[in-house]
Amino acid sequence: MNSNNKVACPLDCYDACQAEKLQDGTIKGSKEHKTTDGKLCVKFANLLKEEKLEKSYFQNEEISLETGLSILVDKLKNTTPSKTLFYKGSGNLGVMQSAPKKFFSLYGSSLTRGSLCDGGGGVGIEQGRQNVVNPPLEKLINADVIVVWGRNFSVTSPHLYNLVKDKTFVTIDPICTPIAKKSKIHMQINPKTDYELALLFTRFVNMQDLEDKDFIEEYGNNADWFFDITRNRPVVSYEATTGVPLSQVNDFIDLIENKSVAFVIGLGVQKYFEGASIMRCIDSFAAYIGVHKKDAGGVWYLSNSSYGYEKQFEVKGTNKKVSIPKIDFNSYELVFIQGANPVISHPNTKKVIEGLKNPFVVYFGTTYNDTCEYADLIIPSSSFLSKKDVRLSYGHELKAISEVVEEKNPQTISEYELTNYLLEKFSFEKLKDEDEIISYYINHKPKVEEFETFEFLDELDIEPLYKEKTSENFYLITAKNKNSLNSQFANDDFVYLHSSSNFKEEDEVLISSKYGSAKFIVKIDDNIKDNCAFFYAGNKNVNYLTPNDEDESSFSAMYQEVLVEIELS
Ligand SMILES: Nc1nc2c(c(=O)[nH]1)N[C@H]1C(S)=C(S)[C@@H](COP(=O)(O)OP(=O)(O)OC[C@H]3O[C@@H](n4cnc5c(=O)[nH]c(N)nc54)[C@H](O)[C@@H]3O)O[C@H]1N2
Ligand SMILES: Nc1nc2c(c(=O)[nH]1)N[C@H]1C(S)=C(S)[C@@H](COP(=O)(O)OP(=O)(O)OC[C@H]3O[C@@H](n4cnc5c(=O)[nH]c(N)nc54)[C@H](O)[C@@H]3O)O[C@H]1N2
Ligand code: SF4
Ligand SMILES: [Mo]
Repeated sequence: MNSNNKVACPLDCYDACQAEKLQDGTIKGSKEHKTTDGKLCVKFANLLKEEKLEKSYFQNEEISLETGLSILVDKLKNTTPSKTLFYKGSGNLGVMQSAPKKFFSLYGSSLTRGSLCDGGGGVGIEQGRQNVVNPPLEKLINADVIVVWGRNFSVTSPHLYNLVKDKTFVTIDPICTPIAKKSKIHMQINPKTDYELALLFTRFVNMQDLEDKDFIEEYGNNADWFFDITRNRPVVSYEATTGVPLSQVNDFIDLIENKSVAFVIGLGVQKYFEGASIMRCIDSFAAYIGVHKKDAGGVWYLSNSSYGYEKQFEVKGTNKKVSIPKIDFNSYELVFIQGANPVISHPNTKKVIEGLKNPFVVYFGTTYNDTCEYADLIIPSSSFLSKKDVRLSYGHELKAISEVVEEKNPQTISEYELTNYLLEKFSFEKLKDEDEIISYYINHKPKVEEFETFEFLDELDIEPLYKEKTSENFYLITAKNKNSLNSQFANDDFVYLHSSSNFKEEDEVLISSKYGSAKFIVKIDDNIKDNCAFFYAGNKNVNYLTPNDEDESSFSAMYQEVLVEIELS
């Protein structure tokens, strides 16, 4: 085997695969990496095929990298730092992507807080048990039953799924996803009612005396209060609001009795204003039946992949931090966007586009994406094949390593190099040696401390969307597409509706919410629940409909806190 042949898939994905470049130039999944198991996926193939940004541009004119960088330095020197914004997306999840934030922190830019992704759910878990760290993979592999809750499991983490594909599954999702089709029970729940279902489960478990009394006694705090919340309503009333028949709940409780249960929870449950509370309610149910601290089972979400690592690019600055979903791009003089495509992925597209028209927009990325159309200066980032990196995973505990396997295009620059270039121009101390940073991430073994107390949810105040729902409007649902990665490689701009809606295939419709409107072509699909309008993440128009506002507790986006109306256009 030749040296320098390792490639980590940089895409924002639970699996974080390890690949190798072979002597014949092809790239193959590693057999030694347990989750990758010799296979890569269609998104990786799409990544290899995509057209890369090869040149810098200033006001649509091609320029050299050198000129681009000096324009950037000039602009930064002539702008008040607090009037600049550093905005980083998740186009590449390697640890080295965090380097530029160090420069922008020292320089004095405004930074973002919160997330467009998993923020609400993460805070919900932290409120109950301090940190969001997934149990070891072995406990998933050894579980008897896997409950897939608001997660498109076999699509968004195909390799994790592959390790457990012969298990008994239960899926809780308004959409009949591929994993729902393979599940013993599919509860086709109404959106934003997962906390009610969790309360209902808890009530049933208690009625049948199945709670884990030893766990609750040793580690639980306020379990009685949590149970009290479940008694606020008659059991039968949950059937209408959640859309889940009580007979299914019975079947579910029978199925998990005396079994080790793994909960694999995704973004779906928490894309709402009270996303943290919803997650905490589900997590409290899981604790009530005692899934923690056992040999098998547990709760898996988007793990904090850098937990237990010292931040290598941390600066304790006094930078202003703005809530990411609420950003008003228009209030800055300069906006630096790295590895993101806010024109598609950020909530409320109309506001994003209007906001990007005035400031001087710098785009630093690997492809010419939709956001580049609003950029004054475009600087191409080097391909993942030409930069060193380490991938930590939010799905499992394995790491993947990237070495330089392809000569760098000299007109591109890596995140590490750009950071050092800027640090030098502004006379700040340069970064540590690249290899030193990389070896820290490769060699450090984070120590995960298990919680000593589980704080059960003791208070619940959630405003359900069904209150505002009429027979005329729809819940808005987005989920990831098998072939694309958020807006990368995405080309499906349809709205998917159930055949019982008043629309038919290929209808052109205008969809509106209180935040905006856009036109879509209809696809009829009976996997979609009849009260939902479904779109794939990366749809060019869906975020015209979504709120540019933050959730209750984590400064994060809440893409589904909205109802939409549909009319023929
Ligand atoms: N192929 C592919 N894989 C990806 C990505 C991609 O774009 N493409 N993106 C990556 C990223 S950035 C992330 S964050 C992860 C996310 O991966 P997932 O957590 O799987 O997120 P989503 O695809 O958004 O799926 C959420 C699921 O929740 C369901 N859902 C929606 N609303 C509700 C609700 O109110 N209650 C319940 N119970 N379910 C609901 C949806 O129908 C959907 O099936 O995937 C990563 N993996
Ligand atoms: N309605 C709705 N909207 C959503 C979601 C949803 O479910 N529904 N999902 C949300 C989620 S979970 C997420 S994570 C966000 C994702 O939103 P973003 O973080 O904005 O991700 P992308 O839209 O995929 O854009 C990533 C860009 O990164 C660039 N890039 C790729 N590799 C590199 C690199 O090595 N270096 C640099 N500098 N750039 C690179 C590519 O050019 C690409 O265009 O979207 C969110 N938006
Ligand atoms: S499954 Fe995910 S990590 Fe693995 S190759 Fe595909 S996109 Fe990359
Ligand atoms: Mo995400």
